[in-house]
Amino acid sequence: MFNLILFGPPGSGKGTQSEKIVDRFGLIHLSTGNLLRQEISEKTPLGLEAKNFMDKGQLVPDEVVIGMIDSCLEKHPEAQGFLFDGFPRTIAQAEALDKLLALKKTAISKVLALDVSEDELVRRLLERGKTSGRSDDTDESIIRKRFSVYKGETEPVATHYEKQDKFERIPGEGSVNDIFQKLSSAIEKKNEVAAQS
Ligand code: B4P
Repeated sequence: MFNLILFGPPGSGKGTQSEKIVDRFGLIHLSTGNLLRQEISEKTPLGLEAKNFMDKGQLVPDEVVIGMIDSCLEKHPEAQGFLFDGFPRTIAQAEALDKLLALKKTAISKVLALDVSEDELVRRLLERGKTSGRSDDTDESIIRKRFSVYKGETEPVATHYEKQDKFERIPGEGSVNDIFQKLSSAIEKKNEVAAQS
């Protein structure tokens, strides 16, 4: 199995690149952001709870997102690999993911982190906010709050995987296709997964 984490700050292009990576490499895409927005649009109790956190630029509690990922892993016993997009975002989530994968006799193969400057991130998110209807993208103070949460709670996850020698940074500015080529090369270097197209 090839299990990839696409890592990076809000707006770094994780969602954009994930769509292309799963297409090329035949992985199952697990985006906690998308799963949470789906719960919100269906007005489930989980979605209503999550919305309170997301609208303020805060992280949704660990037990909620870990539970979501656990049930998604269970739904795909035949998967040849997973792409985790926007997860893990805390050390507790990373430790839980390592344990869930160990129970399935597998592990994270690689963590690729998109590097983008804060000015570019703010520009992208405000631009997306004009059309996406996402309340967490329209207010610059909420966007800045998301960056401070990222620095405090999510960046330490990089060290967790650096210690396992699985972490690699990829420049995340430039055209979507150029960035995709760099990500694809890094994936192919691992030699465990073949491009399907
Ligand atoms: P996410 O849905 O994960 O979204 P994101 O971090 O905002 O964006 P992403 O990096 O995927 O950017 P995208 O490709 O869309 O999280 C949203 C919220 O959900 C979090 O703040 C949190 O509250 C909650 N949440 C999610 N996971 C959680 C977890 N594990 N634990 C707790 N809470 C969790 O790109 C952004 C924009 O840039 C797009 O408009 C795109 O078109 C543009 N873009 C992309 N690449 C570009 C490029 N190369 N050049 C120019 N523009 C580009």
